[in-house]
Amino acid sequence: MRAEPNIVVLTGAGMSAESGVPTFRGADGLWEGHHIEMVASPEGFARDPELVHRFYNLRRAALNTVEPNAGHHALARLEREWRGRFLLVTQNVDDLHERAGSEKLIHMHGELRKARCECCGAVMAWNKDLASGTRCRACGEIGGLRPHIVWFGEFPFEMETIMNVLKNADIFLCIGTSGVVYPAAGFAKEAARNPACRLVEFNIESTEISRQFRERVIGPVSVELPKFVE
Ligand code: BJW
Repeated sequence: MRAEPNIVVLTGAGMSAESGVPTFRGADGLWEGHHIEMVASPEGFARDPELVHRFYNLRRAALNTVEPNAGHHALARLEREWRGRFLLVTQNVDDLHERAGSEKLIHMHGELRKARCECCGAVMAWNKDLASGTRCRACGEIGGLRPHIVWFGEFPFEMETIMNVLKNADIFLCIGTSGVVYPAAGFAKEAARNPACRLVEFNIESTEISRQFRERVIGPVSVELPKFVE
């Protein structure tokens, strides 16, 4: 291992669960009776844009009622104190990592507090509700705005950067994800191509990808991450 090892951290919905943000596949995994694929896909948006806007409007508004937990703060501290390369890749669309102080951060599945115009391509900060009749602040068109979110069948953001950094990872931490959604579910395999890479999974239970990890920490992130970072 390098004197100043490179670390890559992947987080999923379990990271924010203790802050009060619901996970996707807990309980019955449904939202108002709809499967996530029905509301988080281009087909779902084409079929019923108001339903999809409502799903994201509710989740965007809910961000005002939640705070980062001790796990988010532990990762921000790890970044501040780490001397090698550090990258945090999150599948989460909330803003709890940045509110805890994380800076070297990629939102591979997008961000709830941004909107994108399908007419002009502009991406803009967006904290209000979206609807089919909303006007784009950049081009003035009505009806082109959508949540800046990566839906099923769409290409996650900054994949080239992520894959390059993973190739050179000495440590890969995989935190609070069920490991069923690709390409993120394949990151451990990618990091493991370096046989010296330390692979650690943090979760409250076993996942689809647990067997790929050389170390596993079972327990809630708010307890286990501060201990790990100490
Ligand atoms: C705790 C905890 C605590 C709880 N402490 N832990 C067949 C095979 C392979 C792939 C495919 C396939 N058919 C289709 C695909 C592709 C598809 C896919 O993977 N589908 C699978 C469902 C099969 N993927 C895509 O379409 C992606 N794009 C793509 O593949 O493009 C082509 C491409 C190929 C190669 C390279 C690059 C590109 C896009 C995926 C977009 C995902 N979008 C969503 C919704 C949008 C965001 C939003 O609305 O919020 O993203 S789906 C949803 O799942 C969300 C999440 O980011 C994502 C992952 O979920 P996550 O984070 O794992 O949450 P949960 O709920 O599943 O798990 C929580 C975990 O936390 C659990 O394990 C708990 O135990 C744990 N936990 N409390 C510690 N306190």
